[in-house]
Amino acid sequence: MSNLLQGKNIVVMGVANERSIAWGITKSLHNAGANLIFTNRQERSYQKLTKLLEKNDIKATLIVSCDVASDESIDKAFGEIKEKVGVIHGLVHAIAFANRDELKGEYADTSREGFLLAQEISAYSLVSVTRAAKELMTEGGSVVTQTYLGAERVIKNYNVMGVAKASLEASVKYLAEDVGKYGIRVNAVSAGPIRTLSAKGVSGFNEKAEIIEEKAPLRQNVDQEQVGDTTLFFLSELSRGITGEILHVDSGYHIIG
Ligand code: NDP
Ligand code: KAL
Repeated sequence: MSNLLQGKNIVVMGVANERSIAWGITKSLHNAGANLIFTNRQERSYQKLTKLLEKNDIKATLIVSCDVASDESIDKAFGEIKEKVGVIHGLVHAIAFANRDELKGEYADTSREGFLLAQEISAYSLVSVTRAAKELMTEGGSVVTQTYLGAERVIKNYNVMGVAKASLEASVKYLAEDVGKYGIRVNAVSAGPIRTLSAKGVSGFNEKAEIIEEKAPLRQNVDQEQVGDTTLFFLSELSRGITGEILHVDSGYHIIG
C-alpha cells in the first residue's frame, strides 16, 4: 500500500479477465490509492470485470464501453468520462488485436486487411485515445501502453503484431513530443511473455516462456504484478522526468545476445 496515486483518476482500458495484464495493473493502481475508471469492448469482459472488482473489494468510479475500432465509440466513452468524472490524470492502454491465422507462418503472407486491422487496433488506438484523454488531462497526466520485444526483433509467429508494435513504439515517441508541452507524458512497458487470454491459442507462446526461464538474467518469467508496478511507476510522480521511454519488464531477457 502507498499513496502514490491518492486522489488521481486513472482510466484502464483492456481488462478481459483475471489473467489480463490490465488486471495486474488495476491491483497495483488500487493499492496506490487511485480512483479507477474502466473501459471494455465485449460484454463478456464487462461481466468478468464487475465480478473481479466485487471479489477484490475494489469500487470502480465508472465503467464505460469502448471499441477502439470506432471513433464514435471513443468519443462517447471519453464524453461520458468527462461528464461523470471531469479531470483525469492517467490512462492505461492494454489493447491489441490481430487475426489469429496471421500470427503464424510467414509475415510475407500477411493480407492487406489483416495488416490494417492489427495497426488500427494495436497502434492507431493509442493515438486516438491519447488525443481524447488529453482534453481531460487539464492538470497534466501520464499515458502508459504495453508492447513486446517483437517490435524490435524478428520473433517467430509474432509477425504482423511485431510490425504493429513497432508502430506503437514510434507513436509513443511522437505522442510524447506532442503532449509534453501540456505536462503529459507517454511511455510503454515492454513485457516478457505472460499467459493471458490473448496469448492462448497462439502458436509459440510456451516456447517463448521456456526460453526466458533458461536464458534471461533473472531466470524466471515475469507476471502481471511486475508489469502493474512498473505501470504504476510511470503513472506516478516518481517518473516525472521520463517520457517517450520503452522500459523492458522481461527479467532482463532483451540484453542477451
Ligand atoms: P488480454 O486478452 O487479457 O487483453 C487484451 C485486451 O484487448 C482485451 O481486454 C480486449 O477487450 C482488448 N481489445 C481487443 N480489441 C479491442 C477493441 N477493438 N476495442 C477495445 N478493446 C479491445 O491480453 P493481455 O493482457 O496479454 O494484452 C494486453 C496488452 O499487453 C496487449 O497490448 C498485448 O499486446 C500486450 N502484451 C502482452 C504480452 C503477453 O505475453 N501477454 C507481452 C507483451 C505485451 P475485449 O476482451 O473486451 O475484447
Ligand atoms: C511470439 C509470441 C507468441 C504468440 C504470437 C502472437 C501473439 C499475438 C498477440 C495478439 C494480441 C493475439 C490476438 O490478437 C489473439 C486474437 O486473434 C484471438 N483472441 C481473442 O480474440 C481473445 C478472445 C481476445 C480477448 O483477445 C484480444 N486480443 O482481443 C508472443 C508472446 C510470447 C507474447 C505475447 C502474447 C505478446 C502480446 O502482444 O500479446
